[in-house]
Amino acid sequence: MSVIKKLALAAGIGALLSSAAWAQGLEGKVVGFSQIGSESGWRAAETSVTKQQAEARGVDLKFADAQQKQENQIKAIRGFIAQGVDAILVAPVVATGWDEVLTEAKEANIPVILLDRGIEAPEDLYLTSVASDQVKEGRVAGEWLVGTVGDKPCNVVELQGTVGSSPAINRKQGFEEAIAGHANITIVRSQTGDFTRSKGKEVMEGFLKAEDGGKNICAVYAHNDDMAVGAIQAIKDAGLKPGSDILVVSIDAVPDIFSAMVAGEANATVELTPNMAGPAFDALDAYLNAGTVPPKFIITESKLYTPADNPQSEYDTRKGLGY
Ligand code: GZL
Repeated sequence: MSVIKKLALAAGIGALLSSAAWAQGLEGKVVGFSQIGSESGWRAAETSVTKQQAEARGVDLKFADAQQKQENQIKAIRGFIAQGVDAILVAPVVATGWDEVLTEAKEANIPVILLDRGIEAPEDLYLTSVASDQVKEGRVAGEWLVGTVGDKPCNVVELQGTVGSSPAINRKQGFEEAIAGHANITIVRSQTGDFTRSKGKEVMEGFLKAEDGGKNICAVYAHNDDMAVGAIQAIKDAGLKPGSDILVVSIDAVPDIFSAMVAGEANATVELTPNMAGPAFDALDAYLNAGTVPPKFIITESKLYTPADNPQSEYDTRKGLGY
C-alpha cells in the first residue's frame, strides 16, 4: 500500500476515533453554573432550560444563584475551581471585573463558557460566548417604532436594564442607532429598571408624573419584557391605555408579553431564546472529546413579534418552556 494511501487510512481512522470520542458526550462531567439570579421571567426560563439540558446529557450541574451580585458570582467561580470541575458556565451580571477570576480558571485549565451576556476581557479567558446580538435587538425594536410612528412626533421613555450589563449597553446603542435619522422620535427620559417588573413599574410611575401624567409620552422602550409589564401596570394606574395611548416595545418574548398583546396592551417584542445552554454544551462536548475549538461567539436569533403574530398561540407555546 502506497504511503499516500496509508496516510489517508490513518487520517480516516483518526477521524472515526475522534467522532466516536465525541459521541461519548458529557456523561458524568461536572459543570459549575454561576447564574445571575431570578430577576425576570426570561432568567427563570434560562435556568430551567439549562438544568434540563444538563440532565439530558448526564452532566452533574453545580448551580449557584448570585442574586444579581458580581461578588457572589466570583465567589461561586472560585468554589468551582476549588472543586476541580470540568467546566464553568457563567452568565456575567456586568461586563467588567472578570479578568482576575477567569485567569484563575484558565490557570486551573478549566474551560469557561459565557451565557447570554458578554464581558470586556481578553477573549482567551473564555472558550466561547453564547448570546444574542443585543445591539441588533435594540435596533429591531427601534426600527419597529420608526415604522409605526412614521413622521409623527414621538417622545420615548426608556427603561434600561442592569447598569453596566452588556444587554443594557448594547440594547440602548441599537435602539439609538435605529432612531438616529428620525428627528421626530426623541428619548426624553431614560433610567434603569434593573430588568425587574417591580422596578420597571416604579420608574415608569416617575416618568408619567414627570411628563404631564403621560400626555407627553408616545412610547416606552423597555430593555426586557418584565420591565415592560411593570410599565403597563403603571400606565393603567395613571388612567391611560398601554398599547394605544402609550406604545409598548420590549425584548425577550416571554409569555406575559404575549398575554399583554392579546389584551391590546403591548405592541412589539424581540425574541431572546432561553436555550443558551444547548449550544454551550455542544461546544463543550466537541472541545473536551474531540479537541474542537468553537467560534469565540455563538450568536442566537432575534425575531420581532407583534399582535399580528398570533400572540395567544405564542403564549401557549412558551408557557410550557420553563417560564
Ligand atoms: C439578555 C439577558 C437579560 C434578559 C433579561 O441576554 O441577560 O437578562 O433580557 C434578563 O430578562 O434579566
